[in-house]
Amino acid sequence: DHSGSPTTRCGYVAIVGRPNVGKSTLLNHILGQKISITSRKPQTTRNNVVGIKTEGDIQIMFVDTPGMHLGQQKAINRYMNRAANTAMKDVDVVVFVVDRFIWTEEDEAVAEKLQYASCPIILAVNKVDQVEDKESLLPHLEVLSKKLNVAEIIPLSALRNVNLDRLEQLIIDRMPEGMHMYPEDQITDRSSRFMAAEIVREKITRQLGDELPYEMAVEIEEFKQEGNLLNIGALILVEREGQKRILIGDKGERIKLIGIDARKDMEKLFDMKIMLKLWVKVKSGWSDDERALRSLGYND
Ligand code: GDP
Ligand code: K
Ligand code: MG
Repeated sequence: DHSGSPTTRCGYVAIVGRPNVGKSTLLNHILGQKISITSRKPQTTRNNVVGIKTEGDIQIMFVDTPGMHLGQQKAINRYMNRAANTAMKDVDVVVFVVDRFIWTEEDEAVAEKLQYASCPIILAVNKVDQVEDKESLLPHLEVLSKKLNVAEIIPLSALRNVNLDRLEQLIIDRMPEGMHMYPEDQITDRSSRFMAAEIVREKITRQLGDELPYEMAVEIEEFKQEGNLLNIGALILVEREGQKRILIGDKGERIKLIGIDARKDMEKLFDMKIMLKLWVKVKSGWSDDERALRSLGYND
């Protein structure tokens, strides 16, 4: 380098795997900030969400993906698989997340897709905090390393921050030279409106046991700052009348709790006082309607 200026590095990392292995939790813990919603239910993440981490000369864009899943064939499910597929291309590193010893046909499907990846793959064996006998992991890692063509295998716990620094180093080692694409304080490529809608969706997903399937979407109708107050109005779309009743709850108790939880997270994220209003509306068929999906922001 003739100019003598420091060389910066910049690259993309896709976080892939089947639903519920802990991809979004991993992203949030690497960033040290919650930008991708999580829950114990599959299909919590519906869009690719980019989390940006800049440290000194190195900027890394982590793409969190909806879990690759088999089976359901509604438009919304096809959309999610497409998003995950797209993310695997044109990245510098893929982090393939699996859950301890568990290997399902959905993991197998992800592994098959990854055969065609042109970048190095790091296999992250997550949730090792749940493995009592750590020794028992070694033969398992050995089996995985023979079965899969991966550059590295690393056991970790996203939730408990075990081995995350090691994972980060493995990623950093593989980041190409390049100019940074985002200002150093930017943490996501997603808009504030998107983040607000996601927070509401997370609280609903968490509040509602298994009563409400994946048939709910959130649309931000109002997003307006007045002095120190941010007014947010969110419309929750469900497929059926019964789902609306469940969501609102007895005397509106449930929707109230959802609103309280969501507002707390929003105040943390936006660092402002929030006035949050929620409405619920029945709109049948949206989850299998390509046009409705696009209008809800599920674009490619
Ligand atoms: P995703 O669908 O792959 O994005 O998975 P999530 O990040 O939403 O996590 C699914 C569930 O696994 C949530 O209940 C998380 O709290 C949990 N989870 C994620 N990482 C870990 C981990 O390292 N240890 C344990 N015990 N649970 C985890
Ligand atoms: K999940
Ligand atoms: Mg997720």
